[in-house]
Amino acid sequence: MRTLYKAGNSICTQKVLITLREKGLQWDEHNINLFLNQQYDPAYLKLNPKGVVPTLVDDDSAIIESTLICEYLDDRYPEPALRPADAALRARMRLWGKAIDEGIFEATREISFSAMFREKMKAMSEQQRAARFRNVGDPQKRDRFMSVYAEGTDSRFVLYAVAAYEKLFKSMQESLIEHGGPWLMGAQFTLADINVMPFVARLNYLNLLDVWTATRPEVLAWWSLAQQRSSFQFAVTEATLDEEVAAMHTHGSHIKEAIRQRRQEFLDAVKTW
Ligand SMILES: N[C@@H](CCC(=O)N[C@@H](CS)C(=O)NCC(=O)O)C(=O)O
Repeated sequence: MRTLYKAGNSICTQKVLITLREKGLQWDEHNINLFLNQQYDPAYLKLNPKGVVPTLVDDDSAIIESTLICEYLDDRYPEPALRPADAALRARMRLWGKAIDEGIFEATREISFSAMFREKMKAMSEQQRAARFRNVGDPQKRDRFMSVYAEGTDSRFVLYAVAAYEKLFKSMQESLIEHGGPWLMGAQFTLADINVMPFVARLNYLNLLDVWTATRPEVLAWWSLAQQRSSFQFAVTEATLDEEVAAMHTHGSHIKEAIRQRRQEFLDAVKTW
């Protein structure tokens, strides 16, 4: 039997849930409460030394990193295939996982943090906050948290986040046009789509998606189809509590104008670089 260590409303966990569901697999779940710092529990750190979710334990092997867990599942349980058979296309597909891991995950964390978790942290005691800022040997992650906590959308990390999303949506538009859609790699639904779907969903929940997609009809068509996928409905739509939906919408709406301005600031700056 396999066990998924997960947290509520965790985007990386959603990628794995979509993949498990697409594969028609069964699994047990173990919830890790991130606000209670259960990710730093020594027993959990043995499974996932990074102190993050998700972790999949399958046949006694602990697999970490959501992109790698999804690839592992596609290797181990090949049907239905979630990667192109052609090696060159497969390499290009993997670029989407890299884009998520090399910027979009942080971007989403920073935007979500500036909109919501910042408010939650303000309500914490000094001691609780210090514990939350604690991290497993990663001073950069702590700096990012602290900057966004102190400065909100004025933090330079929020500008980096806005720029990362601009690049992602531009690439999505180009890929959908190049491969002819409806999915990022063309006719086949792949891990590229799975990697991106929960991140687009988060922006949508925060009422921020149209900042990037208003002028990108190809991306909107992809998003409309993505939301209809039953694995997405299971892993994201049905798994997100009504109060979470309401909170994300309210908090995201509060920063929308600031995010719009930061995007414009980025677009203006690009012209002069
Ligand atoms: N690159 C990792 C990121 C995992 C990650 O940071 N997960 C978040 C939840 S989406 C987490 O566990 N955060 C807890 C913390 O940073 O303390 C992956 O894709 O699995």
